[in-house]
Amino acid sequence: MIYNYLLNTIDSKGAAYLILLDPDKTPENKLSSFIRKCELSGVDGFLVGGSLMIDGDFESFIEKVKMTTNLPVIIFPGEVNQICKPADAILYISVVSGRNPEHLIGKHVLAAPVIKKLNIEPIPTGYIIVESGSMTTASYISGSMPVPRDKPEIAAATALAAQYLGMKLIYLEAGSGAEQPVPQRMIKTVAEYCDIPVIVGGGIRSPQTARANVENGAKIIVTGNFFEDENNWNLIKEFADAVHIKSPVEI
Ligand code: 1GP
Repeated sequence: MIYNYLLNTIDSKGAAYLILLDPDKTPENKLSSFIRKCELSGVDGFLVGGSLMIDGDFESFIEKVKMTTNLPVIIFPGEVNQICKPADAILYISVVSGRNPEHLIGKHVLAAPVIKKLNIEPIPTGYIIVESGSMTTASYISGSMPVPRDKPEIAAATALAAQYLGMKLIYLEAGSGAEQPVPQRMIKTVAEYCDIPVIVGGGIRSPQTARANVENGAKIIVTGNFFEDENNWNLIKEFADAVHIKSPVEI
């Protein structure tokens, strides 16, 4: 079970570090060397997905990722058509910060029979989009208003509602390539207020930010954009070490 793997990783390392692979933005000829580098650097798994799929072939991309690594491959779906084998699990995301019924339950009705048929582990996840400067793709595509940056209490109440509805993870999302990452005060408020692990992603561009997120209670850190630039690959290990707060590493 991937959810248990995540919980065990959080338990043993203090927090888990996942890298988001967007099929539209990851050149296939660099995929295996990037994945190898991630494995050697201590990354705990991969999310695969994107709000838009323009050029990428999702299924063949997932196949290539799975052929290249034994780390968990978790679908981070932008659409119902992004559900396929051989992924290990899927974040079964409900955009609880918004009030768009399609992204609260509508897409889920369409996705559920596909997930069952393919026997992929669904991980129910309350997705909270946080205001981060300018309008993000996640916010625009899902038609969901983000939570204001200076209203951590709204994020906390939303997260608790998601927990009470039975969700297993909370995802605080600033949006891919966000100008500003999720505020530390919001992470701390949400993490203290609810009992399920909090994922934080969007606009994280330094190991220091990743570490501060974990110190404030984040249990899973996601980065995507930053490593789309090959010049940054030498920092993957620094990010992983920063997230793994239980490991005795100086940053
Ligand atoms: C986006 O949280 C992820 O959904 C990652 O964001 O690409 O900005 O790292 P970045």
